[in-house]
Amino acid sequence: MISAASTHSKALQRRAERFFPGGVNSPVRAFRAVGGEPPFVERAEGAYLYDADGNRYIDYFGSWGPMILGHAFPPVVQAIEHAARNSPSFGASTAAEADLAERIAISYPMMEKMRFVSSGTEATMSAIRLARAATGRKLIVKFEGCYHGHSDGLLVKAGSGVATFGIPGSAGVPEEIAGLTIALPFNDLEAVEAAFAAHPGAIAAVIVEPVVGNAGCIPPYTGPHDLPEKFAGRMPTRVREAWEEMHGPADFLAGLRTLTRKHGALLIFDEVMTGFRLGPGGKSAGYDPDLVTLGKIIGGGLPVGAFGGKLRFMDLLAPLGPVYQAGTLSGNPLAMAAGLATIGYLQDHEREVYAKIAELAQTVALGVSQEAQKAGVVLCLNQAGSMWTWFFTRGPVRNYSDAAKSDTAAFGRFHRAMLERGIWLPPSQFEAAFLSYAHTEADVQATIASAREAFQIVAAG
Ligand code: KE4
Repeated sequence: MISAASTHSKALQRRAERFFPGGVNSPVRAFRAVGGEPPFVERAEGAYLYDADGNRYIDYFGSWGPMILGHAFPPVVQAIEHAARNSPSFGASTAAEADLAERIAISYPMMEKMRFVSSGTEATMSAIRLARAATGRKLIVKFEGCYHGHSDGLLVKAGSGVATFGIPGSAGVPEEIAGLTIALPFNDLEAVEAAFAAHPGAIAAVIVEPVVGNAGCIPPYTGPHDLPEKFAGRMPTRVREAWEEMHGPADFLAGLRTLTRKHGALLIFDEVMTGFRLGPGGKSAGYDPDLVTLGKIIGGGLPVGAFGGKLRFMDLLAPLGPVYQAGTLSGNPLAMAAGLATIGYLQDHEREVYAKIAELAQTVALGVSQEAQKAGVVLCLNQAGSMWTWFFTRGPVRNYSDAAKSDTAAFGRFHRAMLERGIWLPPSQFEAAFLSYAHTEADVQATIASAREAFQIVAAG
């Protein structure tokens, strides 16, 4: 057993609190949602994190998504070392930027042009600006529980971080800006239709996490009998309700595509988390979004983001067009090298990697759920490939208000009990868990065994 935040981590936490609010450089790392103090990581390798006291943990958040191949994956480390020897940054164009763009374009053909930035926040903020310029409209539709980074206009009932603290929106965001964003329930096409009806000709874009990860994992409806596209926007509500009762909910993402096309708004898929996580093309294939944002995995653990899409939109960007957007470290050589090594490996070993991580994720997600059932702990599992969430509620969890019914205190007890057993889950009920190509069957079975003990503690209250 590992004592919660062993001595050296405690001392490091005390010191960090002198420099950073909460001792952290990103809120969720402070463990406020699960209690206790965070271990300080000294190094990581493969599926394992090692803290300042030498304790080893099986890692199920992987730097919040990027470490899909595991920590210190040798080809990625070698690529970074090589690039670093040529100097970490030039602020000038390099071949490496197009090398990575080529690989991304193979998996995202709708990204006819793209631009690299240094975070997912920059990517979504820039995509929104582009959509407003392309349409001459101001309003943006997002979905409750979805988090698209911390730019003012998107911190409106955001999910990750904000949801964890239960603060709708954020202090410091002027209501004039928040008022330009409409936050709707995920998986609710009627709400989207109503928003377009209420704001005719005013909505510039709909931005969505095609599989929500920031309210915990919430997949979209992909109705077994997808609503025929030609009817999606025209079916009267009572007819649609009858149709859905018969056939199940319509495909949510296909419905967004139909409605945005019908109303002249752009569809933005925020694949910062799902891009190259759910497969090389993420969730974009087949839905043809107008703009896509990426991050995390495409940087192999280094700071990166990207946004891209149809030529007619992207060529509005400076220096070609009137939309200004820039970044000192955009296309940074080290991030390009790490991203290229990561994406290159994923694409060259696609079947092997994605089959393995999806299968292992299924084993651990289901195995832990079964342990909860045996212990009489209420749990609802949502999973999409190698990302999943165990919601401490009966479920189903189809949107943020369903997720918010979760017993976050029980989740906190579970998280602490697992951490003490060397299993490091994302420290929030409203985050997705991930595993990597480095995780093994033995890691997964050890996790399930630890959960068996942890649920006894959860059940004891
Ligand atoms: P960054 O600015 O943190 O690179 O990306 C923002 C972002 C945008 N879009 C999606 C779908 C995202 O998941 C994120 C960031 N995700 C969180 C994890 N839920 C980052 C972790 C953190 O905030 O520390």
